[in-house]
Amino acid sequence: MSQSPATTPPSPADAPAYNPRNYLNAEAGIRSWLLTRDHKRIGIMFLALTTLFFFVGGLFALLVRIELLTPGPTIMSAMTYNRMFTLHGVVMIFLFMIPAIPGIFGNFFLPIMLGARDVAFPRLNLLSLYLYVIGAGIALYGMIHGGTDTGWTFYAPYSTTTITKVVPVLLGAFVLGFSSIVTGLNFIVTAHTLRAPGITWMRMPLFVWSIYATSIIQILATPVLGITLLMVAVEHAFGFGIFDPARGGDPILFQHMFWFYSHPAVYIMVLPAMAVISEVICAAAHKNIFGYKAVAFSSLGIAFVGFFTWGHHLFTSGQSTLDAGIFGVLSMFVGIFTAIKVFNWTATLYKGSVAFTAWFAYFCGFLFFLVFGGMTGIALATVSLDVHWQDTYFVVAHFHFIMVGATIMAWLAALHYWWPKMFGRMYPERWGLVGAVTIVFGFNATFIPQFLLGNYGMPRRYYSYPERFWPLNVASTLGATLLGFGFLLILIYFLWSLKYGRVASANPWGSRGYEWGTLSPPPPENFIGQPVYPSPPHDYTEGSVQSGDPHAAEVTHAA
Ligand code: HEM
Ligand SMILES: [Cu+2]
Repeated sequence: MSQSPATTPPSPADAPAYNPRNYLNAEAGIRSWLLTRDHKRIGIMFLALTTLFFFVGGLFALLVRIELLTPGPTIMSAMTYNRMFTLHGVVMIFLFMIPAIPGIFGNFFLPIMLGARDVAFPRLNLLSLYLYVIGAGIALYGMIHGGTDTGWTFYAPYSTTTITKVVPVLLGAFVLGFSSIVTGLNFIVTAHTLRAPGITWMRMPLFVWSIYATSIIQILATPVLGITLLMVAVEHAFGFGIFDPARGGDPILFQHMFWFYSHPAVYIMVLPAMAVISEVICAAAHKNIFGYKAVAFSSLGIAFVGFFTWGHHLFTSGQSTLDAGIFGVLSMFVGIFTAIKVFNWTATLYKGSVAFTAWFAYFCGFLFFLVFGGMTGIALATVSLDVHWQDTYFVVAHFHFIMVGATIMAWLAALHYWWPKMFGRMYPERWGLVGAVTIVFGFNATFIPQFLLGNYGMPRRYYSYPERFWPLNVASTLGATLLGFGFLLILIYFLWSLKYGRVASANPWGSRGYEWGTLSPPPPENFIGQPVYPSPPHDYTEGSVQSGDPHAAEVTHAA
């Protein structure tokens, strides 16, 4: 028990309800949004834009799956199919997965969790949103005017000679990279300089630790991608011989440069998911995290080791046996750091009083998919196995388990958990559970067949296949359809709740995360008065309370 204040902390029931003067209505008009420097409004705009692109990418995915419904041609030509899966990958990775959690929840909650009024560079923050819009616009131009057929990996030399519109797509991704770098820079400086008194490094919410680790990767790896994409564009436009052997270039150089970014990039996608989960798990169990330091430092460990594993994408590209062995072993280290987190999250649940909310259901989905996807990653990093699975549907299933399975579950957990704080409204809990079950079921039905298909030898990126692969492809397409319905359902009830949802109290889940101390939705300046932090985040011992709203502050001062 901590030194308990004279009064008891506010219970969810007596916490103040809907905050009438909040960041959403403090200023009105489209101009006030377009020129805002409020990190919360920027987060909301990222929410709207990334969700839009999520559905665009999802539409491409459904078209790909419908084409694969029958062994021969179904609804499109081979060339259209190549464009479809490329656009699906490009949109999902560059316009959704990479910006989503940092852009939405990092922007919205990182400053609030640190007791800061905004990020360190609010104008740069707005710039990162505009860079995102410009990058998306350029890529979209390429997609509408013919699209491209290289796959999201833009492998040379094909990408330097294809007749499709690869250059605008490359330039779009190049600009998007700057958006990512600027966001990362802002978060790092914010964590270093704007922590409120009382929030030491070892009291920083775990969400911030993991976003911090992500930001390091964003800053160090993204420039390499930028250079690589620019080199492909220059080679395509002006015929320089950088990667194309016919012009004296080296295609393996491209693979090294591409994966030097793109393997760490998978951690740009999964570390923010881990950030969310570390918050959600404490609130679900009503317990503080088991092993705070281990969870915090394993994020940095993943960020660090992630820079030394890219060679596992080149096992079959003529790599020497020694190199392959070294990259294989280094890849396993990522598994160790991930396992540290998984064990600590699970231990946090032990003896917790768990309420089975929709966001807890997504946590369960996350844990299953991360462990399953991670184990198949370890298997792929074993050279002898990878030689069999490389470029098959097994790889497709592996990375979807991590990216869709783990990261999208965490994104959905975050949306449900923080929705009341962001909008001051509750979503309908029962529909939330229906949505979660649909998603988890649909996901398994889509991707488990793909593991089997890959293992039986079905290659990725082909639009037709032998008849013996038919049944499993039908199963996968049915699963994807179910998944599509699940996402539509979630979209509908969230939009519904904005107008008709029950008004949320400041802290409907009784969470002790720092961000729950302020009002719902938060005022433009985040807090009324200077917030005080007498205890670590998620301290569920009697009487510990963080302030930020007048009600809680009263309690703290009474101590
Ligand atoms: C934790 C998040 C992870 C994400 C987001 C992720 C994502 C991906 C992606 C996108 C690909 C396919 C790239 C492509 O060719 O298009 C891939 C392949 C691969 N992943 Fe992962 N992965 C993760 C974890 C792991 C882990 C933990 C390992 C090993 C310890 C691993 C090992 C591999 C290997 C060896 C391949 C290449 C397989 C091949 O092309 O033959 N991955 N991963
Ligand atoms: Cu990798």
